[in-house]
This record gives sequence, C-alpha cells and structure tokens, in this order.
Amino acid sequence: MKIAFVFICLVVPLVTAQLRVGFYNPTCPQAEKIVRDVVLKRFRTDRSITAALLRMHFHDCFVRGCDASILIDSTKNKSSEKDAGPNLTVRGYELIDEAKKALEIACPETVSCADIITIATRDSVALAGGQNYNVTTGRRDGLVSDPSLVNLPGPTASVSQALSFFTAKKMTLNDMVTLLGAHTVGVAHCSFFQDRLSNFQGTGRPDPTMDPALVSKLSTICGRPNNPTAFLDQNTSFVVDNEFYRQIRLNRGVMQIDQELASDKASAPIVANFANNAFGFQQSFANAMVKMGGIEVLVGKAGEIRKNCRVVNPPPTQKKSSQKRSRVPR
Ligand code: HEM
Ligand SMILES: *[C@@H]1O[C@H](CO)[C@@H](O)[C@H](O)[C@H]1NC(C)=O
Ligand SMILES: *[C@@H]1O[C@H](CO)[C@@H](O)[C@H](O)[C@H]1NC(C)=O
Ligand SMILES: *[C@@H]1O[C@H](CO)[C@@H](O)[C@H](O)[C@H]1NC(C)=O
Ligand SMILES: CC(=O)N[C@H]1CO[C@H](CO)[C@@H](O)[C@@H]1O
Repeated sequence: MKIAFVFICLVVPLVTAQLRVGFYNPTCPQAEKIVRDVVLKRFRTDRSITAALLRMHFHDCFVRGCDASILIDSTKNKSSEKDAGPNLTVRGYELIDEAKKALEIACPETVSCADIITIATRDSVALAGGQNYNVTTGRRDGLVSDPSLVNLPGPTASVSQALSFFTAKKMTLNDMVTLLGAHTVGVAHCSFFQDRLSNFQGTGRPDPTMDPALVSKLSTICGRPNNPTAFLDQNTSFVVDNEFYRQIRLNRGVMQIDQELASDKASAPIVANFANNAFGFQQSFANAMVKMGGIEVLVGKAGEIRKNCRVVNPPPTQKKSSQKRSRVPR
C-alpha cells in the first residue's frame, strides 16, 4: 500500500508533465476558442498579424525555449529580451495582451502566455491559408528574460551557419528549410538586404543571384526614407503557401539566407520538393511548427502561469497588504 502510494505520487507528476493536444480541456475548455476569436478579429483588419506571430513564436522558442520570455517588458532597472538587437521589429505583443485579458476573466491563472503565443500563431497561420494543425499545450511561463541570451542567426548567414543555430535546438536541416517557409508572409526592412542591391560584398554591383527586375524594384522601395520594408514573398505576400520556394528558385529571394536555400547543395533538393508539392509543404510546415513549439519548454510545476504576460508574477510570499504595490514591474 505504502509503496503504491509513493509510486503514484512520484510517477503521476512525471506522466502528466508533458505537452499534449487539448491540455486545457479540463481546466479551461474555451481557452483555444478565446484565443482564436481575438486572432480572427485582428486578422479581419490586419492580415500582417500572421507574420508578426510567426516571428514572435520563433524568437520566443529559440531563446530559453518557448516560455514567453520574449513578452517580458524591460524596466528602468532590468532590460529584457525586447532590448536585444535581434528583437528588432517583433510585433503583435498587444494581441497577446488582449487574449490574456480575456483568458484571465474566463479562467484566472490557468493559461500560460507561452501557450497563447503558440495557439495564436497556429490560428493566424490557418487564417492565412495554412493548415489548421493541432497544437500541443501545457507550457509554463519562464521567470527569466535576459537580452544577453538572445542569439539568433542573421540574414546574411550561410545555410550551414544558420543550421548550427537549429541543430543546437535539436532541429534538423529539413526542419530549418521548412520553417524558413514562414518567409512566405511578412516583410523585411531594407537594412537587412540593402547590401544585395548595389554593393554586394564590396563588388560595387548587385548580388548576381538576385533577379535584376527584383533588384530594380527593391532599389525603388529602399530609395525612400526611414528604412522601409519589402515583402519577403513577392507573389502571394499574405498567404501561407509554398510560393516562397518557387520564388527563391526564380532568384526572387529578398534576404541572402532565403536565396541561399535555393542554391546550397544541402537545402536545394528540399526547396525543389516544396516548390512542387503544395500539400507536402503544408503538412511539413505544420509538423515543424509543432516541433519548434516543443523546444526546451517548461512543464508541470516549472515556471509559472503569468497573470500579465509582460511581467513575471510578484513573489507569492509577500503579505496581502503589500500585494498591490508589488505588482509594479521589477
Ligand atoms: C535562419 C533563420 C532565420 C533568419 C536569419 C531570419 C531572419 C529574418 C529577418 C532579418 C527578418 C526581417 C525582420 C524585419 O525587418 O523586421 C525576418 C522576418 C520574418 N521572419 Fe525570419 N528568420 C529566420 C527564421 C525564421 C523562422 C524559423 C520563422 C518562423 C517560423 C521566421 C519568420 C519570419 C517572419 C514571419 C518574418 C516577417 C515578420 C514581419 O512581417 O513582421 N523566420 N526574418
Ligand atoms: C486534432 O485533434 C482532434 C481532437 O484530438 C482530432 O479529432 C483530429 O483528428 C486532430 N486533427 C489532426 C489533423 O490531427
Ligand atoms: C504567383 O503565384 C500563383 C499561385 O501560386 C502562381 O500560379 C503564379 O504563377 C505565380 N506568379 C509568379 C509571377 O510567380
Ligand atoms: C530599481 O532599483 C532601485 C535601486 O536598486 C530600487 O530602489 C527600486 O525600487 C527599483 N525599482 C523597481 C521598479 O524595481
Ligand atoms: C519592441 C521592442 O521592445 N523593441 C526594442 C528592441 O530593442 C531596441 C534596442 O536594441 C529597443 O530600442 C526597442 O524598443
């Protein structure tokens, strides 16, 4: 009896402490619908939200795992991931806040911010023409957000350099090429590809691997003031589809890393396959997103469920009378 009791106490938490589809069904059955409604409302007026959420999810998962560390605001005393160079132009934070607010009313302190990012990204992908894949949930929110931990590949990385960032997260070349298909939506600022337009690697000429028609189009866009943006997929810029791969095979990749996917010996066959297999891409993309969503997650009793996605919860040991004041961001 005693042994059985100990056994259950030790084993049950281990068994339950993992991501699964429908994690909130017993505790907050309407959780996924609440998130979906917020995403749908936004998508109706702003289709660029798909790109924003995809990039947010990627940056979250690649820094300390998918733990919503990217959402923490920096304060006067403490800078957070948002202050790191590569945070750049991650956007969509207010959508996560809106979903969190609705969830705290429906099911207080139950749904993690990390899961909100995951669910919202899936919904925005589905709305933009991608698969409505099942996401696993049960992530917990991290307690740390440190700009010095942000280490992401840059747009001029080679395929093998970029790959080292992915293998460090147990992701394969196939996963990387698939996930870079996210560049089928969204934009890049001219500062990330301007060098390709006129003075590529100091040659005084444009990057020979860029279609001259695209060089001229992007030169016009980037000739305008204030570091403007250009679509990453020149054809179906708001649609989650395999068009990105077709475009880079036509030398119409905007960023260097994107274009290199089409020519690098290791990635080119994967690119060719996706370019010719729309359904295969959708299937692989959904699987790779679920895999990315599992990187170094906190589960079980690790971390916490943040009440406000921008702030780590105040310490629970504080007296009730001081609780209000302790909510001030640290
Ligand atoms: C080698 C890996 C990657 C590199 C070097 C890279 C680099 C970049 C850069 C430099 C931008 C432009 C940002 C800006 O100008 O604001 C960008 C945009 C974007 N990236 Fe990536 N990225 C990579 C992988 C990924 C992955 C894995 C995803 C998602 C699964 C992703 C999704 C996006 C999206 C959707 C945008 C457009 C954002 C928007 O419109 O706001 N990227 N990426
Ligand atoms: C998603 O999950 C639901 C419920 O668990 C299941 O009925 C459905 O077949 C799943 N869909 C896919 C595409 O796996
Ligand atoms: C744009 O995309 C559509 C749909 O994938 C395709 O049929 C068409 O050929 C593409 N056009 C160009 C110029 O690439
Ligand atoms: C910031 O640090 C100062 C000095 O260490 C402290 O007095 C103040 O309360 C801190 N502010 C916040 C918001 O934590
Ligand atoms: C959205 C956001 O917080 N962006 C920050 C990214 O980091 C720079 C500094 O490198 C800040 O100025 C931005 O506010």
